[in-house]
Amino acid sequence: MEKLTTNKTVLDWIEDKIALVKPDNIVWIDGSAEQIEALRAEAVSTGEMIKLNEDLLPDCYLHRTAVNDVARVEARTFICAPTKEEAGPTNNWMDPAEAYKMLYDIARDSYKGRTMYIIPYSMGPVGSKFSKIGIELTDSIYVVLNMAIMTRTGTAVLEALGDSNDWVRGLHCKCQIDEEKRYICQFPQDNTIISVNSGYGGNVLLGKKCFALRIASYQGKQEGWQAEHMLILGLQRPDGKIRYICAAFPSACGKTNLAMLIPPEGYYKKGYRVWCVGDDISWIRKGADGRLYAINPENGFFGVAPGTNEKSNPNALASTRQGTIFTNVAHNLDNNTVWWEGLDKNPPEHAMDWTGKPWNGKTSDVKGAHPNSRFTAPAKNCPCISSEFENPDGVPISAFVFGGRRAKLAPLVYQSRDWNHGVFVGSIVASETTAAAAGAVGVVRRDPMAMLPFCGYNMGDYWQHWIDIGKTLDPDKAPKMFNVNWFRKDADGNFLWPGFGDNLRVLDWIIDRCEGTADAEETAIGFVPRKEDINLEGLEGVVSDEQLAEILSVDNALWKEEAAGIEEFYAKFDRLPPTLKAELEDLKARVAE
Ligand code: GTP
Ligand code: SPV
Ligand code: MN
Repeated sequence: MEKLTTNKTVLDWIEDKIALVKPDNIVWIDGSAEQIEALRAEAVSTGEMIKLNEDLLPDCYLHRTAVNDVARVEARTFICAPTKEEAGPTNNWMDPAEAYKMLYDIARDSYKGRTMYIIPYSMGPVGSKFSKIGIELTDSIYVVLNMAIMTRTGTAVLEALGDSNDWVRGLHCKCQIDEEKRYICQFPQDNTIISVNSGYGGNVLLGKKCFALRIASYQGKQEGWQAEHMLILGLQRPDGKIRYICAAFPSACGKTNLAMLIPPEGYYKKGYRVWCVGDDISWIRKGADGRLYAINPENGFFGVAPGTNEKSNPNALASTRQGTIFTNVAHNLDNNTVWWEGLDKNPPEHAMDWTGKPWNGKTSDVKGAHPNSRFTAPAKNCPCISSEFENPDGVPISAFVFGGRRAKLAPLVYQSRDWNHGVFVGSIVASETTAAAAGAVGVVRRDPMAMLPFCGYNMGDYWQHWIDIGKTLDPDKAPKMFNVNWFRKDADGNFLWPGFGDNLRVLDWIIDRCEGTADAEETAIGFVPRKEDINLEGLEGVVSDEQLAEILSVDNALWKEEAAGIEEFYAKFDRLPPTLKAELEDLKARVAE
């Protein structure tokens, strides 16, 4: 097949990888609808994908991964920087020379009998000053078809690249899907990613976590911008103005849901709307007017399926009604559609579970869909996609919001006193682990800025980068910083806050605080709304005044214990910014009062 570029850096690198993995065939992805259609047909003919009901789910497909390959694998993810110190205490590190040797030994000859697909892709609108280009080599049609939804792919990307050497190299080899030889390796200094022995989501769609967060966070540090695990939403209020919020929550902690929120009825009638710019990743840089601007580098949503329904997230559900790939959900054999736990109260009787075994949803006590089953849906399908989604200059950010799953302690919302205190608030985020990564679920761990698994360099330096960015901002123009917790529970283990659409009530207070029009009480940890500052209209019988008071309460005795936990966490960092150490001392003094 004809090569789609004359860029020598690209051609030389590909030549080298061809010699290593020895494919039978080579296919350049040009991004055309005909090529995608042909690849879909091929994937169906080999059984890699199942075509779903064309009337009910047009252009939709189901894919099942190997049962040992259903989530990101943090223990097998490495930052291969020249020294361990550069990867820092929160990343797995491997010496680059050793890592290349080990990975090349695994990858050698692994494409024999297979096709190499060459995917040129752009993270961000093609040609935007925010955007960056990558090339992924893969032996998986599933990866090609997912990348064609999640990123901008094809010839236009190579035209934008021209002769430049500024692009990220990505090599993916499925090999035998051997979990003992599974490695997801980032080489930030070389703009290189190598992923072997997986066929699942974040491990293999190299534009996403590997590039847009791990490599890009390092690039941002060098070049003065930020790559963050953040959704971007536009909140339109009755005055018609739209303010933009970026929010960082750990995996499976509510970013997609918040980004596509539908306001409670009373608010909706008054003219409140939420517009989705992005649901997972933000690239952020300062604009000419001195404010911070963000783009979503992705072109689709790789969202958690379980729990997505007509009530919790109708916009996400609508996004999956065409041109979508479903991974590891249940297959309803009666009408050739898909099902997952929490879709509706009517599980199919004649179905296959996510592993491909016959499954009766009415009688079975095992789950039909894997808890980390996902949909890959085009962003353009989303009914609330923002008109600014393709804006190459991004959207101006009014607030940064951090959050996590904390059954106790963290109140519904609080605001930091200033930028540096906000960096501290982000750095101490802790959250219960979820099914998005292999390993135990429900264990509380520190996950600073929701970046624990995604920061491509020393987390201490990353915190310093946040502090340094703050120094370049006029305080009047800097986004205000907040922390939220939708997951606080009562003594019986029930959520105290209804969440989902009702989270708008909290966003409304956040924007009021940014505009200086809402009150708050200063506590040891920052500014917390008073009970009367959160509007409960329409929540009668759902959230009582006492409940609201409980979820807004700050217990200094518990925060004293928390401060001790933060101190222990910070002790791991040789490169802890002195500013954060000072913020911790300040918290300790305040909770002791
Ligand atoms: P990743 O794609 O892994 O980065 O996840 P995410 O942060 O986008 O999380 P998502 O919105 O997909 O939500 C994950 C889970 O959290 C789903 O099971 C949701 O039902 C649940 N969830 C989301 N928002 C809320 C909320 O406000 N309250 C409660 N109780 N659960 C929520
Ligand atoms: C996450 O785990 O944060 C995801 C899914 O968004 S994955 O692409 O698998 O990383
Ligand atoms: Mn994510």
